[in-house]
Amino acid sequence: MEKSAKIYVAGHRGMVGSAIYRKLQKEGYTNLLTKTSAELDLRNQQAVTDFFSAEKPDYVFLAAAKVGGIIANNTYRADFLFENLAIQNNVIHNAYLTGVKKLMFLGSSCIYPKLAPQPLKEDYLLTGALEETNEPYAIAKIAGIKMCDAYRDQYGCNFISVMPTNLYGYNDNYHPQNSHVLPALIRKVHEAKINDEKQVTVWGSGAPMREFLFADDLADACYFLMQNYNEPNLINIGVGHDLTIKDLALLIKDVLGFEGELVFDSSKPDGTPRKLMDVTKLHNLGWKHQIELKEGIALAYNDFLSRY
Ligand code: GFB
Repeated sequence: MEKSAKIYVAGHRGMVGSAIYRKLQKEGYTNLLTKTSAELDLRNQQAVTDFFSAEKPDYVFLAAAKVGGIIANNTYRADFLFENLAIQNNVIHNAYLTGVKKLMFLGSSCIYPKLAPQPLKEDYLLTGALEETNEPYAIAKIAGIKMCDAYRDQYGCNFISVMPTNLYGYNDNYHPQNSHVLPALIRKVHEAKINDEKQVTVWGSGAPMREFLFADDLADACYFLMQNYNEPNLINIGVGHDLTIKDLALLIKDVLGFEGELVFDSSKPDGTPRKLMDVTKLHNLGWKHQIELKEGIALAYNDFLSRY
């Protein structure tokens, strides 16, 4: 990517898009194109067509999506399916129509079957049933992958798909119900600490295992892959190791300095028992994450404190 290339970062206000935007700025890109959702509703086909025809970006990072944690995915099933399909259909199709040189589509580790062998290799896609709580979101993301593949096959577009593991970082969503586990636990532990409470409630059994990648590391990987990866096949982005939700909660307690106990609420779903990415392909290309979990939690907590 030439430094003067016109690069559209879709979703630049979100955690992932803002990290990609910062990374591109840091690398000296000067022609970055962004629109807030108020300025451009990516679900609106005509609006997206008009935008692409007028702006004709050279490169696109498609980081705009409706996202959330396990309860949000399970509650807003129609919205997660419709909105994500609409956004990606509009952006991918118009990227093709206006001759975008390269597009990166961001998926999620939930595209893999619920009970797939671990770690998750890229070729496990579509080899089994999905996790029920996030099936609509996963179906939308799988459609996005297949769309990139189909536009490559039929029209020769250089559209690639990357699959990040569970993410956290600056600009995360700390909504008590709708957020992902890591920001949710930062908030709960923080509130328990300042209110001098003795307990924090953790959803589910605490036994599921998750892998966490700091969003700035993800942005670094996306930048790296935008320059070095041109294959039709998807590629995982993760750290290559995971921990139980209970251990995550203990680590957050430790970083935030909270001494109370953890209580597990079994009325809440566990979701997938484990989803550890196989990152062999990414490591073989020469990319590895920098920010380890404990350090990342401290960075995220500082961001939380500055914003709430
Ligand atoms: O991060 P999370 O919401 O989503 O939950 P998934 C991960 C695990 O943490 C589940 C438990 O076992 C939750 O029950 N958990 C414990 C909590 N306490 C909490 C809490 O206070 N809040 C939340 N949210 N969870 C999502 C998918 O799955 O992962 C999305 O639904 C997406 O589609 C995303 O793929 C990356 O990791 O289970």
